Parts: sequence; C-alpha cells; structure tokens
Amino acid sequence: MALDEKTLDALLAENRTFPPPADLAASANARDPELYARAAADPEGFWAAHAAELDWFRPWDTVFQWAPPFAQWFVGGKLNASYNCIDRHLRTWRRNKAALIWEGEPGDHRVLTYQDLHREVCRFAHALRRLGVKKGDRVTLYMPMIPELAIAMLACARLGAAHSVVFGGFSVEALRDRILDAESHVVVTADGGYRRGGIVPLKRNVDEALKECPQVKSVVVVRRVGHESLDVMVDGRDHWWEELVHEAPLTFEPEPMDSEDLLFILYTSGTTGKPKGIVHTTGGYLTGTYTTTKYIFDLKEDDVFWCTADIGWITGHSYVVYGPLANGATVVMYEGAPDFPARDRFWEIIEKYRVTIFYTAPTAIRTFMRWGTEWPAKRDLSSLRLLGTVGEPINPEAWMWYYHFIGKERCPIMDTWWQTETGAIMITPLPGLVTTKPGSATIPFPGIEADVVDNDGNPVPPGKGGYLVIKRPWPSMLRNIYGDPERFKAQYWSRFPGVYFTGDGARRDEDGYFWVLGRIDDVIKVSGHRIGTMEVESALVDHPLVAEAAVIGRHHEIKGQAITAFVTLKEGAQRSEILAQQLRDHVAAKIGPIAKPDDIIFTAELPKTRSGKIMRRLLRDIAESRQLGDTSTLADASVIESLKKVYSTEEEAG
Ligand code: 7RM
Repeated sequence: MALDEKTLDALLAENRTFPPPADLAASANARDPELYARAAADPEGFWAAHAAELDWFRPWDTVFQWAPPFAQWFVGGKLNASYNCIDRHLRTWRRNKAALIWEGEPGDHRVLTYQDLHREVCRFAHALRRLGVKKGDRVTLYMPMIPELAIAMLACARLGAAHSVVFGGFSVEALRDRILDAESHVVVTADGGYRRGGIVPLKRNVDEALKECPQVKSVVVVRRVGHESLDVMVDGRDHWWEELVHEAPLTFEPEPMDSEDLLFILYTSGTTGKPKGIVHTTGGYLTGTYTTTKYIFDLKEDDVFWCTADIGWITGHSYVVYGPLANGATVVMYEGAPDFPARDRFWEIIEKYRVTIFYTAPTAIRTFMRWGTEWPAKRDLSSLRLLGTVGEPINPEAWMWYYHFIGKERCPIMDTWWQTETGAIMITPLPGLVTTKPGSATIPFPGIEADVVDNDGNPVPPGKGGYLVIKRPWPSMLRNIYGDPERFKAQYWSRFPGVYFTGDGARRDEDGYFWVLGRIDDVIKVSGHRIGTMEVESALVDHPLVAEAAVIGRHHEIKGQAITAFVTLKEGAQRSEILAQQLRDHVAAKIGPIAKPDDIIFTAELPKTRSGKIMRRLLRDIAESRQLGDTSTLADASVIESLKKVYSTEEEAG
C-alpha cells in the first residue's frame, strides 16, 4: 500500500477542514445540497437527466440494462461523440470560442476555435476513410501532445472507428503488442515529439514495431519536428498528414453510433504481465465525462481549463478531450515537461493563458515543493479559481502546499479518485457543496455508490481498512477487456460477486469520507503512472542473465512509489553495477522509461512459500525497512536475513 498505517493515523487525526468558498457555493453548477440525496434515490434518473443534456440523433429506449457483469446504458439511443464535442457548439457564438489552446514545448503555440476543430476533424475523418478505415475498426494513435492527437481521436469517433491511444513514452515492443491486440490496420504518429529539449523518435519506433505487425496497411505521419533524418517514409504505406488532408472536404457527416458502440480502447496495466485493453463505449462514457467535468470543475463559459495529463492516459482522454469539449470549454494542452526550459514552465503557462482551473498529479506537486516556492512566486497565478489532483493519494503536506502556494488559499482542491476502468471521476468533492479534508478524496460523486468492505464483502466500520468497491454500475464504467471477457469477469466481478472490485484499499472516517490507501494488488503507481509489477518481472526475466525476478513498489517521497526489483542471476553471471544498469535499460526497451526499476537488488534466492510462491509482502517490508510481518510460511528463513543484509549494503552504496 502506498501509505502505511502510521501515516494514515496521522491523516485521520489531521482535522483541518475546508468548507466551500462562499462565492463558489452560491454560483456553483452543483449548488443544491439535495443533489446527493436525489441521485441516491434514483441513480438512473440522475444519469438519464444528464445524458439528456447531450445531443442524441435518436433517444434511448431503456436507461440501463444489467446482465451482470455486462452493463448497457441508454440502450437504443444513437449519438456521436465528435458531434457532441464540436458540432453542437457551432450553433451559437461558441463556434468562435477557443476550443484548444496548445503550447508546444519549444514555445510555439496554436489556438483552434470550435469551428477550426470541426474543420480539422472533418478533414482528417476523410483522410482516414480514404485509407479504408470503417465504422468498428480500431486505429492506433502513437503521438506527442499536439492538437493532431485530439483531432485524430475525434476524427475516429466521427466516422465510428475506435481509437487506441498508446502513450508516446511506451517502447517499440509495448507499441507492437498494443497494435496487435487491437488488430489495427492504421497507425497515426508524428516524426517526433519534444521532451526536455530532446526529440522522441516516434515514427522510427513505429517502423520498428510494424516489422511484426503485417496487418498494418497505412501509417499517417504528422510533421512535428521536421528533421530530414526522421523523414524516412515507406512507399505505399506511409502518408504525411498534411498531404492527406490537403484537399479533403471541410465537412464530414458524423456517423450515428449506438450508445453501446465502442468509442475507444485504452491499455492499462493489471496483475498479469499482459496489459488489458479497457473498453469504453459511446453514450455512457460521454455522459460520465460530461457530467463530472461540469460539476467537479464547475466549468463556466469563460473558464480556461488545464489538465496536465498526457492524452496517452485515461486522465487525458476524459479531462483534456471528451469531458471539457463536450461542455464547450476552452482547454489548454501542453506538449512538454514542467521543468523545460525552466522550473516555472507550468506557472508561466497559467500566467500566459490566464488559466482558471488547474488539474495535476500529487507527484508533480511534490516535485514543485522540492523545487521551492520561488518558482510559482515569480508568476501571476491570480486567474486560478479551482484546483484538482489525481493519480495517487495526496499527502496532507502536499495538499496544504498546493492550497497555500498555488491556490493562495482561495481555490478549493478537488482530490479526485478514479481509474482507467471507471472512465470518469468517482470519489471527489464538489466545489460548492463538500467540505474538503487534506488527503481525502471525500465522498462518491452523485449517483455513485462506493463502499469499503472486508474479505467477505461486508462493510467495515469507520476507521477500519478494507477493499474499495463500487456497488452499482455507472454509465462510464468499462464494458469489457478487449477480446478477453473471461479476464474482465475474473478481474473485476469475481472477488465480490455482482460488485465492482477496484483493486484499491481504503478506509472511511466517522463522517463517511473515503481515504484511499493505494493498490492492494500487483499494480503500482510510479509518479502517477500505472505499472504492473508482473510486466516489469517478465521484462527482467527476458534478459539472458536473469534467472528470476520479483518486483515491488516501495514508498518514495516524490514519486509516491518507486520500483524495486529483486533479481537472481543464472549460474556463472556476475553481479555488477554495469549489469544492473543493463537490466534497467532492458526494462526501458521492453516497456518504456517509466518502468525502469529504481533499485536492482541482486540476491542468491528469493523468499518463497513452501508451495513456491514469491512472498512479495516480505520484500516490501525489506525495501521499506519495516518490521517484518509473519515469516512462518517461509520455506527457508535464512533467505530473509541474507536479503536484509544485501539490501542495507546496497542502500548505503546507492
Ligand atoms: C485516473 C487514474 C488508477 C489508480 C487507482 C488508485 C490510484 C487515482 C487517486 C488514486 C488515491 C486519488 N487512472 N488513484 N486517483 N489514489 N487518490 N485521488 O489514475 O487507471 O491510471 O490508475 O490510481 O490506486 O486504482 S489509472
């Protein structure tokens, strides 16, 4: 778990609370205290009323159908996500409103109004159609944070194809696996993207990946970097984006999609080595992201909304693209890193565009804390009125720092708990209604029924830890794991039959507030990025010198969790710092730099139970220098002593 018991007790003892600012409470989109009770009494009615705020080509016949664990929402309804994010705003003055304000890392920028976005999405939808993309196909997008990524997503949605966005930081092999699993025939990429002054050679990675993806017929390339060395195009397969859209018509009829038609797949890490393709469908996902954005971020017509997440993650899908655009908001999108060219880059962007709502991750906040308050102090942050955090538990110190130095004690903080699988925010304050407590995501969003239960599925009393579960289906929940319904059932619906199992541990306090502790499975959050320990283990044992590996997440001041790998080598292999570095690079090549282990601990043996299972709990205890838990099931108790010794010497050395 990300927080140990002691820290948690300190959190629960922490009794500073922050009621909604009076002006916000008076004007908030959600300001009726009855909202919660009404939604609880009739969740379907609550969701249907909000779904009705979207534009439907055909109304639904049935709000909700449940054949556990398969849910359907707004059955029989027809709509198009691109139409809802763009066309419906063109009917009013909003057509000239900035939809996307994009800031490139080197300082270039572009503004697209809703009318501009419409034109670019239509033109790219034509381009995709010319390449043979049809309704129901899956298109893989492997792109930097540039407007073309949002345009490509919306163009897919417009013609009825599902997108599968692969984070630009993933390796060739990770990309290959995701293209193959989604059975994409078309990949959209860029020659490169900028990161901390360097260039990520995305197209080159695509070329490598496609050596093993014979089904891919076309690659579309955005010219972002424009280096000759990156201009290697394969005849008949590769097309420059700008040439494809050059003569394309300016309008494209949106495909009327069934509410339950696939909108996108997004791969995420789970408890096995194989990432799962999380399936989201059109009507429910759009209803969830639209409603949560409207109420949690309290979007008003003149807000400037900035979510710093990369679109390669669910947070970017839901709160850079679909949620804000469905609300007709102005969205800031940034390509690069928070410290390039300088450590005030984020604050500079807030000042430059007068950002009013800012949504980022605890790991970023802790990094800013370490850099010092002089960086935000240099910039005018007075436009801000609301702050958000997501991705991992936020420690109260970071919460208070954010509140004080960024929000200047004026801005409420929305600590939002949710997952790739939930599609939209699930546990969160509402800025005009809920008193916040530093470190708590507070209470479930209206219409969401969450609980903390014990091993048998019974609710635990206040203050007791347990499993975080969601007790009834919600519109934006995942519908399946792409191509693997058995895994879908086993992963989410078997631990407690009929109830959604989140994989997180949590507690509730006397006020019913939720305190999320972190993952209780083999998933870890490193700087807010979700990584499966099994993925890292398979990458390690893939190295010719590695016999066995066990990977765990240990507490880390800035990243939340860090990756520690315990590795046993094959006969004859020599332990060395050089080999440790090679293993780190090997993992980066197999998965991506985000999965690089922070520590590699060589050991002669791994602690195992008599039945041969690796005891990760003990490894976690060792890595976090805790009092060891029960070791009575250990097959060979001496393993622990030698491991502890190895670990402490490595620690001193490192
Ligand atoms: C949105 C996202 C999901 C996991 C989830 C938690 C952790 C996310 C919070 C949080 C405590 C939060 N999707 N998590 N938000 N833990 N407080 N506000 O992160 O699929 O990548 O990860 O992230 O463990 O299960 S995700």
